[in-house]
Amino acid sequence: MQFTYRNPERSTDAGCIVPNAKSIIVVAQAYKGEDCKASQAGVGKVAKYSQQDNYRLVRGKLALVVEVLVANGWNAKIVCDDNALVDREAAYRAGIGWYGKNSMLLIPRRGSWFVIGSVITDAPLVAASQQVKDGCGKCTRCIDACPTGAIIRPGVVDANRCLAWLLQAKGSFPLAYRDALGNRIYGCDECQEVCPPNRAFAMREQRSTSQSEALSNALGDDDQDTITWVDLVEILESSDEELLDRFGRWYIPGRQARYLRRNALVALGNIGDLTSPRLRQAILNEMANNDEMIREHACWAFDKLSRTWDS
Ligand code: B12
Ligand code: SF4
Ligand code: SF4
Repeated sequence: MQFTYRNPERSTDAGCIVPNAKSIIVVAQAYKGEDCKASQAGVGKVAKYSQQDNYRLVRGKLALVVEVLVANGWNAKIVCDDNALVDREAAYRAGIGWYGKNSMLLIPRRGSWFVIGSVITDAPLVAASQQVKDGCGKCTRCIDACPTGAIIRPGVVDANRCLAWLLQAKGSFPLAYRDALGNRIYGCDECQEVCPPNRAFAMREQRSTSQSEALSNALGDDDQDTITWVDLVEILESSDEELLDRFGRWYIPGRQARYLRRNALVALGNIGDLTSPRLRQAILNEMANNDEMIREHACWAFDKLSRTWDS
């Protein structure tokens, strides 16, 4: 894969980002997200981290840290999900959490529902944190639950099998993993949803409005466009411009709306209902699309749904 492997020397050396770097300040931005209405026909599931633009939120907060450092004469730069730094390792060394067997970083008593951002600075700050010990123990629930068997060893994800990657990858969606996609349209949360620390935290949260929620409300975190789930047929009915306008903040290969259509067709093949004239027409339209890749995915979806209809 590319990402941090495109230039490992740079991604593992903070001095490449800020000359003479001395400290990294790491922030975990918690997100909540909502469970999708899975039972409703034609609904596409959106991973919780992407229901809001959480990277924008964390960058906004880190900008305040940079402001203070720069005002005091230090050099400081933000890195967040941009391949310039292996974010989880920075967070692990900062003592934020432990590496779960699903390769996510988990915070004790909170779990893994957070994204990571950092400020790299030449200010020589005192390290306050100790590294967190493993909290997985004998549990293997994420490994057992992964729909594609992508967690090949504890802590090691074969990204080429990971649905989160396949939904973002160019080209045809591999046939071998189409059924496993279910109704997902962006991201995959399965290895986090089954995770006991995440579940325990969610139960505690239900009982009380946490301090962090009160803080994020005060910082205006909820004050932005939210995409909790999508209408899959509507994706097929929308123009490229409308799709990029609505979903443009997601990572879409080459900024080509055809990939949203491709993903929607696989999801519809899994959960659609051909007795709906609207859905049937939308898939038939895509079977006549000029784009060969879209035609193939539409034929796959129609064929799969017809077989379920017949039986
Ligand atoms: C490439 C990438 C992906 C790829 C590959 C994921 C992977 N596991 O490598 C794909 C597209 C599949 C992906 C998916 C997701 N990602 Co992603 N992704 C990245 C990205 C851009 C680079 C990751 C990377 O460098 N990988 C290469 C290896 C070297 O680094 P690493 O993944 O951190 O791996 C460490 C562990 O494997 C550990 N390790 C190694 N050996 C062992 C052995 C054991 C036993 C253990 C326990 C650990 C361990 O050490 C490695 C080095 O520190 C980062 C952002 C960034 N710039 O860091 C986000 C990031 C990792 N992703 C993130 C998220 C939220 C996700 C998803 C949950 C999104 C979703 N819901 O769909 C899924 C989760 C999938 C999963 N189980 O990992 C967050 C993770 C936050 C967290 N709490 O951990 C990050 C940090 C983005 C951010 N800034 O917040 N992602
Ligand atoms: S994100 Fe989904 S496909 Fe990827 S490792 Fe986790 S459960 Fe498996
Ligand atoms: S499901 Fe279990 S093994 Fe996997 S990360 Fe969570 S606690 Fe660790």
